[in-house]
Amino acid sequence: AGPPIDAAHVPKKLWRHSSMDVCANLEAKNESKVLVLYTGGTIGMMRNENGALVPMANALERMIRKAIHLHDEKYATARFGAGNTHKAPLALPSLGPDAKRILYTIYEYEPLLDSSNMTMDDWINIAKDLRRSYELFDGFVILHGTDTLSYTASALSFMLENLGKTVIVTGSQIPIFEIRSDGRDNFLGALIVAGSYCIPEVCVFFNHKLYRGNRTVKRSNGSLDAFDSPNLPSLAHFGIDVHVEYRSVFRPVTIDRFRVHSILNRNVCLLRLFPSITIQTVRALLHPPIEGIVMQTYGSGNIPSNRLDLIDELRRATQKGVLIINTTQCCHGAVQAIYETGAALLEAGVIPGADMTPEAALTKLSYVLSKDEWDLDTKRQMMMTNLRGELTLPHTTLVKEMELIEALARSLHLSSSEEMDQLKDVLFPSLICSAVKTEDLSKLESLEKYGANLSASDSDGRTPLHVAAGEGRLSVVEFLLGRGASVHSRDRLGNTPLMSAVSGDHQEVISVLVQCGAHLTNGPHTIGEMLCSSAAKGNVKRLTSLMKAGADLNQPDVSNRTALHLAVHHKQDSCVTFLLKNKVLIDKKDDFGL
Ligand code: ASN
Repeated sequence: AGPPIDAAHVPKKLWRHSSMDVCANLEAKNESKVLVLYTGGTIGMMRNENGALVPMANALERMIRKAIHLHDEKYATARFGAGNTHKAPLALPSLGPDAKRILYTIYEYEPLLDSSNMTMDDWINIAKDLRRSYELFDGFVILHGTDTLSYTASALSFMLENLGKTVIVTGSQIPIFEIRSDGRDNFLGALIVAGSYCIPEVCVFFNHKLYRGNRTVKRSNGSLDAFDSPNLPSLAHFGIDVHVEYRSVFRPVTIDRFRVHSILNRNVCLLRLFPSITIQTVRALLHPPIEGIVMQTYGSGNIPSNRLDLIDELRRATQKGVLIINTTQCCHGAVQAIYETGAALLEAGVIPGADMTPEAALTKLSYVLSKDEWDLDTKRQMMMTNLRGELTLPHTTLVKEMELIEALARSLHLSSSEEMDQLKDVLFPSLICSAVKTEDLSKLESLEKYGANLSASDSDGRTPLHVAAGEGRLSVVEFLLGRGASVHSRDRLGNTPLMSAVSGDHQEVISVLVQCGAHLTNGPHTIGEMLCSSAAKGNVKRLTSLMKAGADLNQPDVSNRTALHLAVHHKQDSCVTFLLKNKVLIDKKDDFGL
């Protein structure tokens, strides 16, 4: 028999077929759940009667169900029941005895689009669908055409505020239905990253590499290596082994929950300078309703210094409140005011765009301009601030090595950086764990400076945040959240840091985690059972913890008994009073009609 389907548990608009309901409501322990939003692109295209590639509706999932590298029919049948196969979630084949099994479900957009046909409205729809499904899945894959993929990935990186889960955008250069296709590997890699790694960014996975989405540009329409990240090395590389550069992962550092900013300002444009560009052309572009322009200038941000007409025109526009961002036409490198020809722009009020790609600068501008709560000065400031890892600030130095570890390495005669990394992997977790337990924030700070990953998990999948939450160390919890620790990582038993805090009844910790977007991930009946057993034992404290963590006090157990049934049956007056005070339903019937 398949798992219970609780239709009330899933948001209405996005859900259309039952594999999504099943996947969303699964109680996943050694499994992780990925939602695939399939928007279109070559990956799912076929040739029409004229030989042109067009998106093909209702074909991709059918094909994937038959692909043995993408779907393990045997596992799915054992997990979801034999009669259920076409409605059940898809299951990736096992990635190894210690790896979580990745279950996924595909939501196909209608109509499927060639990404050249996509607009800002499509970005907003994707962002809203992520909001609707955010709490029900562990990670997300967006299947997308490659032509405007970097625009979508950049825009989403800004619109998804305080993102705590992995979002991977991918597609392919050759349709997945063809014998030779990069679609299979790209899709598989994207699913593996979304289901197995906590990289809380909008990333692009293509040709065995994982990039920060807002750093990518489409560099080729013929090569399978279609994307490049000219100013930031890839975040991960899939070779014989998977190598993730954790130190480069950009993590949210505010104690705030995930939010979607679903408004964009469309009065933006790109202006690529060329020798002898006429002032009329520039004037036409700077005309209202334009509110922001991304200029692509020469070299390190230069314009002709003898074009006073141009500089005056730009100055007039910035004085009227138009935001003008200076980026370079070079594929690689940043805007720097090192020439006289660039300094004039600064003086005219043009904002230096550092090393942002045109796609990132344009979508960031559209996002920043749509923020009504920011005044013009804040908007200017934000364009220069590193919001999602989209630009490199000058003078950021990373202290990479720890002297202590170096000394140890010397005494062990270690020489290669691989051996150093192995030594750190062994030493850091125990040093971090002891610092968490003794609430030694300065030790944690120096460990981080020396390259320790404060989000790394131990062999049981527990992160420093699990330990701090379970021990009730509020200051450490706040410290770790401020350093980008994920509230969503789940240990081997499927528990998040929030559940660790509930198990210890650390209610202040629970509140901070919830404020940061944590939510209960256990299935509804497991929560029901926890509520019922707490009520039966008269444990008001645990009921309060569960309530603070977001549990519905009316949630029944498998026999449809609620906490109130148990509290009354076991004569736990304090629990009855507590439950009634919190307005639980008093007429719910269990399976025995009581
Ligand atoms: N034209 C296609 C698209 O962007 C290109 C691709 O996906 N490879 O949808």
